[in-house]
Amino acid sequence: MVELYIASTCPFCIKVIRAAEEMGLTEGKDYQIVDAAHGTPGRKKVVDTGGKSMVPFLLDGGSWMYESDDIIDYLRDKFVN
Ligand SMILES: N[C@@H](CCC(=O)N[C@@H](CS)C(=O)NCC(=O)O)C(=O)O
Repeated sequence: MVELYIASTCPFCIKVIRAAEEMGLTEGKDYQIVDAAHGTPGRKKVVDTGGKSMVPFLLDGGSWMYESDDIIDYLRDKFVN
């Protein structure tokens, strides 16, 4: 499943989640939210995978990306288009 790594205070993360909701995607079915606040295992996964300590971060199998606009486009291409 698509994993979306976020921090609850991050406005870019909130933007992605709102876009996913507007696409009609369901958290827990279409994508999984992972807490990536500083100091969490989620943040370590983000850094270990992508090399940067930044959220939002999307991981889908071997694909990963950091940019919120890229993430929104990816979700739209995968689930809507
Ligand atoms: N260009 C990125 C910016 C993302 C960004 O600036 N995220 C902040 C949190 S809102 C971040 O990860 N800062 C570093 C950190 O929290 O360690 C996007 O649009 O997704």
